[in-house]
Amino acid sequence: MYNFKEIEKKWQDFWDKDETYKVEEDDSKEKFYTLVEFPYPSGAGLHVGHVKGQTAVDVFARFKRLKGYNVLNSMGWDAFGLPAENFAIKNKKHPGIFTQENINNFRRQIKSFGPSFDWSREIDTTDPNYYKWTQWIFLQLFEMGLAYEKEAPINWCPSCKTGLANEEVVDGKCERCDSLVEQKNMKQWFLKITDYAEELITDLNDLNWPEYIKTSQKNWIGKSEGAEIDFSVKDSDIKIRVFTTRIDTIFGCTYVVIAPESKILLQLEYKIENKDELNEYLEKIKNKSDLERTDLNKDKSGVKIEGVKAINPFNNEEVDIFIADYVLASYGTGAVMAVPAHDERDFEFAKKYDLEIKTVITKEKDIDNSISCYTEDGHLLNSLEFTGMNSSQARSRMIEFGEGKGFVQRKINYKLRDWLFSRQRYWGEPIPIIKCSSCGNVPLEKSDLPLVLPEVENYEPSGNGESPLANINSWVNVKCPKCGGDAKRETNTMPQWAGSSWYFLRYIDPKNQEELASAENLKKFMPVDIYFGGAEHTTVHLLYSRFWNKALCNKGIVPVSEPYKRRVQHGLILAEDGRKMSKRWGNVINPDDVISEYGADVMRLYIMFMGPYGDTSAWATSGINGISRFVNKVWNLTEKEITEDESDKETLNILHKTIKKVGEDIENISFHTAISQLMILLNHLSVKEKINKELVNIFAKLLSPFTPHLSEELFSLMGGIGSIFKSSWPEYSEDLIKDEKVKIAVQINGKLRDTLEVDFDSEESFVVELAKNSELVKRWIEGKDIIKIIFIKNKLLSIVIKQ
Ligand code: ANZ
Ligand code: ZN
Repeated sequence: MYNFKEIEKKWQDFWDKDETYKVEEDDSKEKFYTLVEFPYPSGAGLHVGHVKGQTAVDVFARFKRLKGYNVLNSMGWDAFGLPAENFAIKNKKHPGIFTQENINNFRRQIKSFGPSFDWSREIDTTDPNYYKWTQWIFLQLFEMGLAYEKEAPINWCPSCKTGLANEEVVDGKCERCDSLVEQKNMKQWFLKITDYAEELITDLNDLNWPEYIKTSQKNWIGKSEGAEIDFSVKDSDIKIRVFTTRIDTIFGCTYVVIAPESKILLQLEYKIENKDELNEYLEKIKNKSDLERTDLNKDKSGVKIEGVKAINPFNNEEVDIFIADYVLASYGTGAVMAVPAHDERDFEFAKKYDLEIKTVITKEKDIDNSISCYTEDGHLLNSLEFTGMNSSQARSRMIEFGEGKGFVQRKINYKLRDWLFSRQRYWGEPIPIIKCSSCGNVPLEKSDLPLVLPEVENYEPSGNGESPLANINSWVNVKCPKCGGDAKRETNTMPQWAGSSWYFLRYIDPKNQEELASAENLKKFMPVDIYFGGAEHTTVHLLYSRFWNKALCNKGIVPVSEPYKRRVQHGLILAEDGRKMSKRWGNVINPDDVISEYGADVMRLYIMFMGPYGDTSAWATSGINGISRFVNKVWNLTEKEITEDESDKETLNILHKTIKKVGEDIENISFHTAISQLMILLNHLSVKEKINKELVNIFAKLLSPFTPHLSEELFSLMGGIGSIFKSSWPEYSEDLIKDEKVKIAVQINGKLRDTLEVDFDSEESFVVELAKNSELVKRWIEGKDIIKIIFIKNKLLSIVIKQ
């Protein structure tokens, strides 16, 4: 039996002492930067989902190391965040203490399955030596005009008198007291990610990312090309500007809708005849979220503004104006031309309020086959000189026409909003800004960083929508660095996304006190060559960190504009019962238990074997037992007679095919098929009595990315010196993987009767058997005595029969 407990411990200790996975100083080797999303060290400990990503990155890193690269592969902790803060509130204990306990547990758990991280580069986002640079980057963004303050609504619980994070709002209610949460306007920090919207889309083209991730990012950014059209308000100089992607439907516009929060209302005010009714409506919809407002399935409501009319500039028709909450103030111009015949939301609204529906687009040219609401492109009807054109033609003609008259402008809008960057929370990076009543927002000097989080006694939010930091007068009240007058520190902290937006830069030079990382090292290691992570980060984290990297690149700090060359995402591991693992179901698989029962190598190999890496798969005890048997069978190879004799041709053929396939499969993140091939090879070897020593070595290497402990032991048993990971990946020979076929002439009494195609070097007995079964041969030899058989390997089989 393979004693995994002893052997795994032995090699883990060896790697620690040997610093086997430390990035080498050697510049002759090409670098390879592998990265996996660093975990949030929760109180629950490591999850098998973490193990999946961390094992995958480890397989890849070990493979590249054996291929001769200088690999950078490290680990760290994304450790700011709400759970630690809630723990602090409950236990009156500093969240930092809880966080460190969790980190220690995570580190122990990760180390216990033996991944090849360079632990000398470990980082922790809550370490002042780390967040010093998070704050410094914020100041760069501030200097570049990419960080600004603006009034924006936050979730506000009127009974707790506190701002709430989104996670604390459940079904629109405060998680703690069940009161309805309101939106309260407060000054907040934003990062101008929208400045990079276009670049964030176009630069996706050059990345080796799965198409579906690129598509999600594009959809998230939501580029939309259209036009803005000015509608005049009758008997006034006021214009209502609308944004539309469907200018081709303009002749079907039967009313205009403006968002309830729109500033245009103020301009119109003196004409409005039903102010009370409007105010009542505004009060009613105050607390709806954008999602509820724009949801197609939700009831549309609105109020007609009495006393005003808008004029469609294309046909001078007068139309009514409504306010309705299905139009958002924050998108486009905050106003739309409503075309109920061709837009779902307008259609529902029009039906509810009995408004005119005018068909102007049809599927077939010149035929009014109007369906209730036809939203596709088609051909124009009832549209004056544009009638008969198809939609896309009409769009460009109409825009040109309107541009000429001055009431239309081409416009591109993005769904992407600027990144709300402040939290009314304690456990985050303090924003390094001082607010002075005469100088405004004054950035701290670099020499004043890190701005360390002060200790507080009470972690509860302050009660007026500010962070608990606002209660520490001695910290808050400072002198303005510019004018020396009385000033206050910014008391909001950064969101959890901050620390993870640049951590891949810090691994490159984690101890640097002068810079976030030296230019030389950044040049050497960026970009990340492959980034493993979870599907939940397709948009937010990947987008935010691409944005930071681009901004830093524009500042000349980072040498490449895209941080991640290749991206790979894993599928979920479900529990054995097919459900998601959850404390509630009691079906969570703890890696600690798996390792103590089966060993780290079996766990690693099993998780990599469960199915295609990107697929969801369920844990199966029978599956892991099978892998455990496989590992023991590998171990049993060492009990055979180990020889220096050459392996037979067939064995070499399978071996070299395996070298080729395992290498290619790892490169393509097809771990399960690589492992299947290793199983085929093992089955072939298991029946042999003797086994070639070098072959065992090669087998150990092929298996080593998956089962590093077992492979080290095999390598050392075969006389290898030091770590197997300092050796090199085996090469395959094209010649040996060829399944050569040869043609053999079959003669009977000197006459050619058949030719047989067989494997190169086929044995006599095999070829004779084959010949005897051939119809062409059978009819000559059946019932006859064979006198003699002459066999020339790969060439000839001559049979002499008695006439
Ligand atoms: C008239 C029209 C007719 C429209 C039609 C669509 C179909 P995307 O692709 O999402 O950009 N819209 C514009 N601003 C809006 C706002 N602030 N709140 C809610 N809806 C808004 O969609 C653009 C379309 O969404 C615009 O084109 C506008 O409706 C609506 F047959 O204009 B459309
Ligand atoms: Zn000042």
